[in-house]
Amino acid sequence: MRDLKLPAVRPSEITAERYFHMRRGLLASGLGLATASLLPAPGRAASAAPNVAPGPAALRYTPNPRYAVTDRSNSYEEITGYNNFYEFGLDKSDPAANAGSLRTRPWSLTIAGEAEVTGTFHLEDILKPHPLEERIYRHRCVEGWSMVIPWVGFPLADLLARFRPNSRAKYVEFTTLLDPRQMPGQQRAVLDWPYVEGLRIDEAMNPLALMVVGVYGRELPNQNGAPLRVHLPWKYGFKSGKSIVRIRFTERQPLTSWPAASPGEYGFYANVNPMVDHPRWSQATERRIGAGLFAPRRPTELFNGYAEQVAGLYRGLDLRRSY
Ligand SMILES: Nc1nc2c(c(=O)[nH]1)N[C@H]1C(S)=C(S)[C@@H](COP(=O)(O)O)O[C@H]1N2
Ligand SMILES: [Mo]
Repeated sequence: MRDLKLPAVRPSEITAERYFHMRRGLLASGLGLATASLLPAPGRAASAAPNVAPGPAALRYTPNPRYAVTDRSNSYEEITGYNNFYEFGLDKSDPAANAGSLRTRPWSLTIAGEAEVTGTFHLEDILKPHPLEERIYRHRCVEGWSMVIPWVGFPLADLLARFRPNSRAKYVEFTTLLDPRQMPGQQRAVLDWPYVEGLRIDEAMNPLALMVVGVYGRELPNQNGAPLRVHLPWKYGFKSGKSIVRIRFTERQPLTSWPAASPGEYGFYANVNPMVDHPRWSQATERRIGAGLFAPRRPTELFNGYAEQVAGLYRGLDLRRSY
């Protein structure tokens, strides 16, 4: 673990300019190291990788072959055009249409609860020490669809460890921004805003748990949860909190948004499990986005195919009761 000096944010320090330089800095360092094939200059990206529309800034990252499913990745358009992000509307196309109103710079992250280091920190200081990697993960929504996504991020465990959670820290809670002007969906009482997610601390510390800042080699588009979202590929998509502003270490299991809204339908664990159906539909199969209307549904795998890495976390737990 790195020993980091993490200066807290003073309100007067939060300026748009600072974040502008951060973006520029990332871009410049990326270009500095560019091996042309891995990191096309932004202007040329469209020709180098037809899937990637020009737009968000390119990131500097290393592919991690250990975590790279071999199924064909979904296209940039599918990944950024078919989203669940109720803060911007309920239809899958709403986030892409409406998330432009979210300002992701400046951004700060508050660390709270059962840890030695707490406070509010500049996103820049949060990200600086973490080398970025690309991991191609399966993504399975509780609604029965799935995608394959080349995320760019870093292990969540590396971030959490910097704040030195204490022995009472049994869970980690993630809270999304609350701002009905930037997030117009919050003007309707669809959920009890802000959106809250949570994990057991050993789940959060599992090497698969990824703090995501980009997709397809570029900064995350707003509709995918910019500037900071988690992804746990063995869990249903709703466990991946987006646009996170607070991480809190707790002794008790946090009350998270979906179990709070509908306790009979959504559990805290939300591990992908073909044997445990949602009360209103089966979870045995899934529809791969982009596969075409007539493509057969695929069988869903236990823990979304990541059982080898995560089954040990749940030994002794009745997955039918703790769903
Ligand atoms: N704040 C917030 N986070 C959220 C959601 C949401 O509505 N609000 N939806 C969740 C659900 S149900 C899914 S499937 C994933 C979708 O992530 P993606 O759009 O990047 O695929 O985000 C999750 N995180
Ligand atoms: Mo979902």
